[in-house]
Amino acid sequence: MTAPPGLRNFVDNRFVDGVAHFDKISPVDGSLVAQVHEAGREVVDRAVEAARRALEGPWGRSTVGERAALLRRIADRIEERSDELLAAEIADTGKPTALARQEVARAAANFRTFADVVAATGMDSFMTELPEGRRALNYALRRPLGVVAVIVPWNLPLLLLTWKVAPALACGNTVVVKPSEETPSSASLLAEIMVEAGVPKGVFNVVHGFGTGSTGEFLTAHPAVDGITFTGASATGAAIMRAAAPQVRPVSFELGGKNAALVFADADLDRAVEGLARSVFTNTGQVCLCTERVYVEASVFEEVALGLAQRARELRFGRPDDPLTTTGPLISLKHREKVLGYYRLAEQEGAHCLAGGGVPELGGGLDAGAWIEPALWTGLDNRHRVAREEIFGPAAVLIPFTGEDEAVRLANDTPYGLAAAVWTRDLERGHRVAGRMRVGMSWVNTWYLRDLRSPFGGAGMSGIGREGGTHSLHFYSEPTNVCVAL
Ligand code: NAD
Ligand code: 6OD
Repeated sequence: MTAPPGLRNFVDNRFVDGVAHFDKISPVDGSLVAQVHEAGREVVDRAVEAARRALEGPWGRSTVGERAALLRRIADRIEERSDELLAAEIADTGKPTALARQEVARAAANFRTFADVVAATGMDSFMTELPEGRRALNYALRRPLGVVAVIVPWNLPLLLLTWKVAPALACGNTVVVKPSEETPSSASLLAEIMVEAGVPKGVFNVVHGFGTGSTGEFLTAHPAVDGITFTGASATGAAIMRAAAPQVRPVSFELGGKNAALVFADADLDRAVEGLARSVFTNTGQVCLCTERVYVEASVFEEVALGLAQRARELRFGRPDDPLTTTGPLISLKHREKVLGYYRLAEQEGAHCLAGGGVPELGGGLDAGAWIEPALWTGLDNRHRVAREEIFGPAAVLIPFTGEDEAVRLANDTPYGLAAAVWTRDLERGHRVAGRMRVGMSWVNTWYLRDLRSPFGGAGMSGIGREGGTHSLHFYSEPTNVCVAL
């Protein structure tokens, strides 16, 4: 089976037309990547109906062992078709090949991990002792939620999609997936892989399109959807919550962040600067976990700031397949306009820019792309908007602190609560400060190091709930307690 011309929706294991088309444009050079079929309300309805029907068929009676085996076959097929998935991710996002390769590997790992987790995880059981020697056996069964809507953003498209689809299928749900309008390609390829791996009709469906007033809204408002898992901006999460509210449907949200890094004077500063460079610039700053606020103990502030600025100057823009490229473009010209708006705002707020802060002139056919230089600002504090609002680009504000309590107070002074990184040689301090961060994930002397069994998510405006390992099983299934009088 080969991909049809244009990217179509996928319903009941068949590719189907939408109601309109939109163009997916390359952020590298402005060329056309694909024409995409936008699912109207009718295609969304058909996808949800197909997903409902599949729950009534053999899929609804499948065993954990059968589903774990299926997940492993999907992982195998992802690995076999990794070059195509890689090409799709690169075409949509323009990210360097090495980075995209990690994401494809992670997609396979997502399926393998949740095959293992679902196969190994039991449920509570209690022998209840009653008066006069009577007893009752209580045990819990894990039932799927039903039809799960999966809505994901453009920054790590395949990684984030499979991070949700794998546990949803492991628990016996059916899914209707809406990838970002900016990154439709890998989801369509994944649909082919699902068929090849033997996923039954209606279990995995893809609907393409936009959010408000389009596919995303039609899907989240659909009365036959039983749960919604979403990764994206906090404001979108709020809109989806409103759509979920009338039927009190469960939601799992991984949202935005304004993540802090804390560098103490006793840190291995070379390692800290290296880690900061990774956490500020990876994927051109378009990872929800990226650091946008760097708090540095005053005595080493200058050394760290100059070191990070030097790392910014060493970034190399270029086509994704050039082995010298370290940094791709932003996802779109529209997103670049938003990020450049923050660059202008930083200037108005009186920032001193240590590096970059504009649009690079690259030539070689790249000038129609969404390229941007990094920006590092000093001279600001937590009151400034660029230190408070999520930018989602390769930019950070650097602020000095004195003492542990001030560092913790500054880092926690945000409505977000996704991730933090603490750099120190004093491990006692590392544990202590990491534990005082009001976030979902706190790293010590590293950043974005993952164990897929651990809880992932955000506090405050950064999300609701946790996914990962058994935490995902809790969201994607509904326990039924059975009490048997003996
Ligand atoms: P976005 O919220 O604009 O879009 C995400 C998805 O939601 C897209 O598929 C979009 O079409 C859809 N959508 C938009 N409006 C909708 C609506 N009203 N109803 C239903 N669906 C709707 O986010 P984005 O711009 O694609 O991604 C960037 C944002 O995502 C950043 O804020 C970033 O921090 C966040 N993010 C968070 C995490 C995390 O794990 N916490 C991970 C990645 C990205
Ligand atoms: O690694 C993950 O599991 C995950 N959900 C990453 C999210 C990154 C945000 O951009």
